[in-house]
Formats: sequence, C-alpha cells, structure tokens
Amino acid sequence: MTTVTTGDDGFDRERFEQEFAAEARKIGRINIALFGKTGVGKSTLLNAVFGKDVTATGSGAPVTRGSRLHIHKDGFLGIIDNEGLEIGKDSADILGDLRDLIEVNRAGALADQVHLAWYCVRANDHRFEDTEADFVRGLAELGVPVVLVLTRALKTPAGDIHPETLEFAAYIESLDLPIVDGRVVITSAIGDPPMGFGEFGLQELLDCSFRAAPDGVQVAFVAAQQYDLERKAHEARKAIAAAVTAATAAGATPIPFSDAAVLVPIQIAMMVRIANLYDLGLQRSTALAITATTFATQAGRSLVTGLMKFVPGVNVAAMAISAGVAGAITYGMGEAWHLISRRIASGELDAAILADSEQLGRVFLEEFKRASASKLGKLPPSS
Ligand SMILES: Nc1nc2c(ncn2[C@@H]2O[C@H](COP(=O)(O)OP(=O)(O)O)[C@@H](O)[C@H]2O)c(=O)[nH]1
Ligand SMILES: [Mg+2]
Repeated sequence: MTTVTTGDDGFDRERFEQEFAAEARKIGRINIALFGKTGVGKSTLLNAVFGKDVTATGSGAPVTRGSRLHIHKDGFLGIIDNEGLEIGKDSADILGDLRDLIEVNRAGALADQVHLAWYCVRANDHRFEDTEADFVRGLAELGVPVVLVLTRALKTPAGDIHPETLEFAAYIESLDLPIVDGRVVITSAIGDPPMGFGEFGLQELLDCSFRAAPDGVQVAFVAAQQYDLERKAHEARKAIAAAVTAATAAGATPIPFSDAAVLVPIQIAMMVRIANLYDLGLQRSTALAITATTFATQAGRSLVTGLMKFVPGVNVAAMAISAGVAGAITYGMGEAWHLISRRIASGELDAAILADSEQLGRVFLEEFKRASASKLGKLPPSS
C-alpha cells in the first residue's frame, strides 16, 4: 500500500521529485557530434539553439581511452566534439574514434548513441575542400545523419541572403554529398543587428535535424532545444489531453470530492512531463509545484462545492459530475502549469515574480479558473 502524505495542500514533495527524475530518465538524451573549424561559430550556434554552450562547461569526458573526441553531457543534450583536431589532417583519427564510440554503444541504450552530426562551415569562407567532403562521406558511412550548416551568413542591405553565400551553398549541394535533405542549411546564430538583420536559418536547422534524428530521441530533442517553443507546446498539449482523459475516467469511479483537487498521480505525471519538456529543472519545478498545488487545491475545492449545490443528495448525478469535474480540474491544472512553464522558457516571467509565490500563485490561479471553467461549460447538463 502506498501512503500518500497529502496534507491540506495535498503536495507530496518526495513523490513529485521521484516522478520528475523518472520522467527525465525516460526522455533520455540526444547526442549531436559537432564539427567545424575554430571560429566558425559552433559555440554561438549551440547557445542560440540550446540556450547554452555545453562544451564550455567543463572539458567533457573523453569518449574512449586515448580518444580525441569528447562528450559533453548536460541533461537532455550530449555534444561530441573534436576540440583541437583538424578535419583533413586528423580526419582518419576523428572518424576512427567515432567508429569506436558507435561500436561500443551499438547494443547499448539509445541515449548513448550518436544521433546526428552538424558539420559547420563558415559561409564567408567560400571554401569547401575535398578533405571536408571525404570527411562528410565518412560520417555518413558510419550511419550518422549529417546536417551541413553554413554559419555566420550575411544578408544584403535589402535583407536577402548574400548572393555569394547562395552560390557557395549551391556549389556544396552540387557535390551530391550524403547530407540530410541533400541540402545545405544557411544560418546566422546571432545575426548582425548593426547591419540590420537578426538571426536566421535556425528554424530550418531544427526542422532538418528533427527529420533526421531517430524517433526515440525526438522528445529529448524537443526538451533540449530552447529555440522552437512551439514544439514544446505541442508535446505539452498532448500530455494535458492524456491526463484529462485519464482523470475523467478516474473521476467516474466514486472518489471523495475532497480529493478532486489534490495532486492525483495523473496530474503529477502531467506536470513532470511538461516541466521536463521545458527543461525547468528539478528544484525550480518542485518549488513551482508547491505553489501551484496550494492555489489549485483551494480553487478546486470551491469549484466542487459550488457545483454540489445544484445536485443535492443525488448520488449518481454527483458521480457523473465528479467525472467531469476531475477532467476540468486536471485541464485547469495542465493549462495553468503549461502557461507558467512556457513563460519561464520565453523569459516572460522574471526572477522577481518567480520568487514571489503570491504573485505567481495569482497568475496560476487565473489561468486555472479560466481553463477549468471553459471545460466545465462544455459538460452536458446533468439530469
Ligand atoms: N555576427 C555574427 N557573429 C557570429 C555568429 N556566430 C559566431 N559569431 C562570432 O564569431 C566568433 C567565433 O564564434 P564561436 O562560436 O566562438 O566559434 P567556435 O570556435 O566555432 O565555437 C565569435 O566572436 C562570435 O561572436 C553569427 O551568427 N553572427
Ligand atoms: Mg567554441
């Protein structure tokens, strides 16, 4: 028997933390091998797409003994790089090390495999050597999908990608290399604001990479990247819909009304899923969950009490409403939790609000009430 220490606010911290960690493990990791000369903009690209340069945080463990490849792991992302080695001169060594890495992990967990390579060339270099083409072919032969990225690209004053860059891309594409979609992705990770243009090409880079990455790491990729928040929202909505369905089914069985608003396992599962999709981290998610639960429990209770006035003493009707209410409350929880998660990821909620649980609670509550009421309004009238 499981004892759930639901106090008045119904929050079981230990359980939440365990579920959070279990969900993070389940999501796994995407590993990207990153290649390109020093200064082409690899770190800047990582920052723009993942919100951090994982290679900058510590040296990363050597892949195998004596290997010149390094794997930097951070949450849902692993970056493999060849710091200090030169494509061309050291190609055989790099490919050999990568082959070792792939062989060692072939039978192992998906989270330890190499899922994708980004081969970066500075757009302005206008040079793509035979040794680089050979290297790209070598990567593809190892079974790693290669996205060929032109970095630090420039735009004309009219806002078009520089014609010479387009020519350079067309030249590389004419080589018929085994690259994803057969095409080159032209990017600028930070743009050049004084020159009048911002970042571009990152959405294409992500779309192309998502198409090439194995199914089993798609969610890790969604969680790791911080550029395309709509991908996160899409997954979060699926989690909310699943929880609402499950809660509605659970609500149809006679649960005590006092429990309708507390954090049932369905709601915890939904919350840890969404928090992980937005990569909020354990500590922050736990603190948020405490606030959310406190406010939702109060609101849920008054919602249920209000509804009960309309069905005095009719047990069957009460149970039917209970199913709808369980779904509506779960929907309200999900939408409010999602709103907070999304605003944190987009930087709309600053540290001051996050530290102020009253203020945060009000944001949560407003969305909770709006969403659960919209769901309740769609319930068939009870007879
Ligand atoms: N304007 C502009 N500068 C960039 C861009 N990407 C990188 N840089 C600059 O190029 C330099 C080298 O970038 P970095 O990311 O450190 O290259 P890495 O050695 O490949 O990791 C830095 O000064 C960056 O600010 C870009 O998209 N636009
Ligand atoms: Mg760097």
